[in-house]
Amino acid sequence: MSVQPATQEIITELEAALSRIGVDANAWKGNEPVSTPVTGETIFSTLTHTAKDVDAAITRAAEAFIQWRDVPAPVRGALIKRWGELLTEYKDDLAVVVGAEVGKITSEARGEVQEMIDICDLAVGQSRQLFGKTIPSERPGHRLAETWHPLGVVGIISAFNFPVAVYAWNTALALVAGDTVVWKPAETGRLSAVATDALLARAVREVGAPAGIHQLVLADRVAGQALVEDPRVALVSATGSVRMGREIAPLIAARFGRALLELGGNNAAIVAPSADQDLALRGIVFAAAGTAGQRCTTLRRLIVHESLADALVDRIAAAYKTLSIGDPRTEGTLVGPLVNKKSFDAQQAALAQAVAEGGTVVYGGDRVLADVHPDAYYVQPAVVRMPAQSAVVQEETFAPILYVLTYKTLDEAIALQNGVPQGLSSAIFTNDQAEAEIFLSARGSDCGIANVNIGTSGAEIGGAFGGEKETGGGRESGADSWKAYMRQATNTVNFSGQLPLAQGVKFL
Ligand code: UN1
Repeated sequence: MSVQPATQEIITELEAALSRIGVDANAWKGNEPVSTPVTGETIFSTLTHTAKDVDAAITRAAEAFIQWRDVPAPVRGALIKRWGELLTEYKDDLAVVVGAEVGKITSEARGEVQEMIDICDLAVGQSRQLFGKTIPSERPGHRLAETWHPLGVVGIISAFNFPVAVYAWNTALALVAGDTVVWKPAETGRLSAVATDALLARAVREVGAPAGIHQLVLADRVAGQALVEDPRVALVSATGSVRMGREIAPLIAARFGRALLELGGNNAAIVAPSADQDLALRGIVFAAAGTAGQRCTTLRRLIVHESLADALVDRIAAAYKTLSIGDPRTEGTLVGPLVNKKSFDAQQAALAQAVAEGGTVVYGGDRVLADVHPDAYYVQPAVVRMPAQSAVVQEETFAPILYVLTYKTLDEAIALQNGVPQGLSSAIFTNDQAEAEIFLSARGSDCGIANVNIGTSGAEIGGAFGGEKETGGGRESGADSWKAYMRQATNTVNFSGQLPLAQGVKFL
């Protein structure tokens, strides 16, 4: 089969990167094509796991858990330390795989691997800090304390747009916590998963950890269902659409499993009159057009004070005109392709709906480079002025469309910001301290992430990541997210030689 020269180049780079990483590519070959969003052509074909394979993977992970839970947490940390070293060594190679498979620009693909390295650092430190509190007992000669234990098998369902970083957030903490993991990556993301898993396998071998602690299954939704329904999977950590969350959450709840959901965002930034307009502009453009609008933290709604709106929109449109769109591997490219035609169709449908609802496309939205890459979908980031109320602004469309709304008072701006079903990330650009504090207070942003004078995307791993409402309520990555991967036990130890009962109860 003949492919475009660009596709052939990608295949060559990909094969070289996979081989340096140590992936036995033949072992993963099969009939399921993997295409690159860069040209839309096939670059590899992987095997597919069946429901039976998924079941066997859960069995292996459950067996490995019996050994792994007894390994001291700091020793478990040594595994993650080694994984982080390998990720550092093969950062550029893994970034090539991610870039080829999901179409990220090189600096963002490397940034994604850096995010994995960062979470490994955090998890290694965490391995010595799985703290439990000691609590004053009301009874003399008693000690009351909490201890934290691993949960068991954690099922990780990851999305295409951060095919490896979000897996690493979960895995680094889960393994340090003493859990074992079964990973089902998105259909787009399978090769990145194979490469990531190979580096973890090498770390496991080198430190002598049980081989079964990490399992990778290249399964479709039907075969992957076992991860959601199998009672041996203590926690399901899933990243994806609200629709996916709605399907799996009741199934997990029905068996009283735990769910950690990171679903859609519909993130907004407020731009107040006192804001540094240059800084706001840069923050807005990165958050709205970066990653071609395909982050769950992408800025989708701009809520601008009415006195600034015309000037700011003009500046955004002017900045958008300068963004170079194209092959994400090319130095200087800032906007790569949409992941596939379905994304492009959704982008076109959203723009048409916006116009039907009274919106005006100020700039962008058109497909470009269709003559060069007829099977790839590159679009200009769009900026669209919208009337206050419209249905399309309530929805997350995974493409670079920035809806602009205006406000008169801060209360009105906050009401607009919170007035969507999702609650992931939010920001305010202001130099008025009281305004910033109000935005961060209980009557301000209702999101899991609320920023001042930076955009909505690009969070560091040290903070907890996740959001409220339809975003699903989960928290991953930093702060005390590690607790989601462990179970808490309360221990009362009586060293008094008496048996006083709590609450003053007398018995016998
Ligand atoms: C995602 O889009 O699912 O805050 C994760 C950010 C990145 C992670 C995004 N650190 O934009």
